[in-house]
Amino acid sequence: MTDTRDPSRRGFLTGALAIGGGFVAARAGAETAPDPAITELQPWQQYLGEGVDARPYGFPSEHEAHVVRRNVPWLTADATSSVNFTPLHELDGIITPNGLCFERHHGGIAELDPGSYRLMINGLVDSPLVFTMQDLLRFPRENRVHFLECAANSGMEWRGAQLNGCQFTHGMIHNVMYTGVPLRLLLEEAGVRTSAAWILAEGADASGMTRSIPLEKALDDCLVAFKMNGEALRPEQGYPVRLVVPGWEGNMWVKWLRRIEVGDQPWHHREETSKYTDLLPDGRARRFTWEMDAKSVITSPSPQAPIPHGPGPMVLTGLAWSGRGTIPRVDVTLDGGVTWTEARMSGPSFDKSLHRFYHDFVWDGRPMLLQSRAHDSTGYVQPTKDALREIRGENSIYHNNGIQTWAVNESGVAENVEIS
Ligand SMILES: Nc1nc2c(c(=O)[nH]1)N[C@H]1C(S)=C(S)[C@@H](COP(=O)(O)O)O[C@H]1N2
Ligand SMILES: [Mo]
Repeated sequence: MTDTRDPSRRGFLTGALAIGGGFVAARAGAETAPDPAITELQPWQQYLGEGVDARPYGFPSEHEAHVVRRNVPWLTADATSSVNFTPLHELDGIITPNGLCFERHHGGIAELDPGSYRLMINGLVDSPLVFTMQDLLRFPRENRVHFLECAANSGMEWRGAQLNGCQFTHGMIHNVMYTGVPLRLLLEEAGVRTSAAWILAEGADASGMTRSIPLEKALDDCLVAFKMNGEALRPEQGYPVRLVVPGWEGNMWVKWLRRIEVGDQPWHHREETSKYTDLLPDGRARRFTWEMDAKSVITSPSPQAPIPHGPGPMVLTGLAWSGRGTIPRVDVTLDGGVTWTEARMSGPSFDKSLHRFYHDFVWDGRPMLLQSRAHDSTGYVQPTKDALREIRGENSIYHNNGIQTWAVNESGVAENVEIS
């Protein structure tokens, strides 16, 4: 990696990095010791590999065994009512692989048999109906990519920097292509009465989780989904059927969906009163804060993804999202907000979906304070944590969409800090 070229040429190549200058790679044929990775016959060249069907359902390389969901054991008393986190620092693009989608269960994973799966629609409808799995497959279906973020994502960070890694600070999110039937079609089949204004979605798991959802949202863009990223939902994600409530807090995306009751007012159940409300400084609690505000995080470098090389060309990357639309723009700063640069967006821009951004730059080897700031398609700009606390006080847990800071030192090691 030693660079012996004259400074003017180096400057030129650095400037040309974005179009693929050879600056970061070793020069072939350099007068150094032979590289056994090139000169020696490798094991995988000497023996035939496993044949087709050795892995009827494929899995990642053994060298990727560290890329897994992880939990924080002290957060909850036991694993059945708990959460683990998506390894955001290891992923790229915008889609979360099915086996890495974070899990949040209130009563463990329900193992439903699709043969005895039933979805009931009752309440203020002309004809109460029960759908089997086969029935659902006879309705027109749609494909859409959406993020699901738990409202408690980053909740531990409300009062200051806490957990050292974006997997733990921001990993209660996943982004999946769902295939499902618009809930509107099923409600129309049952015939919603004119007095109806709300639905209650109920899960079939041991927690029997329920949430009230305004009828307007149910008729707008909710999906009764049975596929994720092309294949059946995973048991952890609600197999065989879950509700998709685009842009709204993850708690409303009822898994193992068994019943939709139509009513004229909300039910005021546990998950919308004692949980998923935001205690304000004056002692009152905000309720029904469903939409997820625009947010972003730098996934690399980050505490679990330090810079593995010294100064020179490097790639900074991260994710941004909004429950109100798309993300046309993300800004990044390397100096804690003194100067901001517009990041480069890459990949599809779907409504209420993760967006991927990059900042390609030459690191001078000095310490950095990295931050990203999302702008969404409504014009809303992601706030600092101080700005959030000014309005919401110190008691909140849910809906923390404040700007995250990573401090990177001269060795490329990153740490969770708070500066604004
Ligand atoms: N039936 C049921 N649905 C549920 C839950 C649950 O425990 N039971 N947890 C909710 C919460 S709080 C969240 S954040 C999301 C998590 O979805 P995931 O496990 O696919 O990440 O599911 C929601 N739906
Ligand atoms: Mo959640």
